[in-house]
Amino acid sequence: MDIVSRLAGVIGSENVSYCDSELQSYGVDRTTIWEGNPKAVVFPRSVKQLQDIILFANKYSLKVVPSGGRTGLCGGAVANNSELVVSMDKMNIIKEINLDDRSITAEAGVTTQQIQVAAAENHLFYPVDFASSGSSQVGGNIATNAGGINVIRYGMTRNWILGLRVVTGSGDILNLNKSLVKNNTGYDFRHLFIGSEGTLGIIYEATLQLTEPPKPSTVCVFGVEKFAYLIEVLKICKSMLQVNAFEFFCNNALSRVVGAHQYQRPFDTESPFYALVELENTEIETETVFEVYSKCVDEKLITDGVISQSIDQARALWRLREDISETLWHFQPYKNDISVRISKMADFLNDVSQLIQKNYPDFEIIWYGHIGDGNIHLNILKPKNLSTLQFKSFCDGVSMSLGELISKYEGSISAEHGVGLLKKESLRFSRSEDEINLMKSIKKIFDPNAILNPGKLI
Ligand code: 2HG
Ligand code: ZN
Repeated sequence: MDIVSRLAGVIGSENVSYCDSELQSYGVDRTTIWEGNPKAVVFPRSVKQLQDIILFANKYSLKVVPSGGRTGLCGGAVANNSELVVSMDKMNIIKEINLDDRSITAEAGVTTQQIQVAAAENHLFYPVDFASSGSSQVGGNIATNAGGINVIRYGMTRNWILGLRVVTGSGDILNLNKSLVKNNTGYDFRHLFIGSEGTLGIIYEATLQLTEPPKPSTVCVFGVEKFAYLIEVLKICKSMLQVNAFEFFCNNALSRVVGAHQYQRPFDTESPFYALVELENTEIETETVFEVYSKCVDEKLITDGVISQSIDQARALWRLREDISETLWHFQPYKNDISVRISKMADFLNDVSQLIQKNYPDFEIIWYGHIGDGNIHLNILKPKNLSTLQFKSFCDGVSMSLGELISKYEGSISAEHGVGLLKKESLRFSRSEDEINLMKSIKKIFDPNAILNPGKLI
């Protein structure tokens, strides 16, 4: 009997798929570089089945790729080498909403949007949000410490995890932090698993902290001539109002999105860059939004702007930013997801710009991202005349120079998307050799036979 039929005997054939189309789709994430080629996809329905799969994989030396919504952008969920994909799709129940604790307990396969909706139905709020919230899953969000558009106000996924239940690479079941707010009893393993990219264990359940919904907000888009002005506008906004989001995009990004979806430009004046700002306001503070606008105009930081007058207009403005990644996907962009401290941002952007102009004079470059968090998404579009491999190897080369620069600024080669397969070579620009060796030692403790997510992160 072959090994996968044996596995079907352990967890039931209805929970195993060998169908070609599923093998291909479950073998990839949103990166366009790799093709999926797993041995099989399994769908555990209980923690017992998940544990049985892991024990089985250890016994028969099968490599395992944990799989959520596969919306990742760095190959963290890619299975292209006969691995077993363990999909959490069938562990998708919201188990409890606790109003006293303001928490929600959900299985790993519940989507971000389901969490947001369940919270809203109970007059609460789950603040981690991004364009792929409809398909990204709780387990994947935690394994990658997902960020998104509200980080400036609420922080990353890590800030919202009260408790985690995991099956480690050796098949142990751990209940981490027991959903306590205060628990000072030594090493907090919960935080090791957050952002570990499925290399230590598989998260099967989590308790997330919820909070009060924000007050109504106003969305503004401002046209800006220079990168450095974006940072000045950010300072003004922060000094006068509660900033929920501070995003930016370049004119190329705007033109691509507007062209692809027949959206309206925010205003007629074209600018090299745009800031999208979401400001929380009460009625009394609405006037302050106009004051922010006037101050930025007086200081010649912005050339034009629009302030939303309705929820629909605010949503339409958000789409100009949120739809960029999806719009660019068809051009197989090479992605950089980099960050530095806000205080170093202006100088860093200047240096990155020069490096980009020197190295990519003929490529279309799309700048956008969460500039309020010091995080830029730099997408380079593939020219039609280059093959995927030629393009990737050219960009990989430039990434090394970018890595040197990031290292000089003590920044990160991956602000929010993670390392996966894509950025493994660049990890050394953000983490020391000692740190990487420590990561390897930690992995050996939780996953002694190295069955989990081979080749990812370290
Ligand atoms: C975003 O901020 C996402 O829109 C995706 O993190 C970024 O596709 C990207 O490079
Ligand atoms: Zn982002």
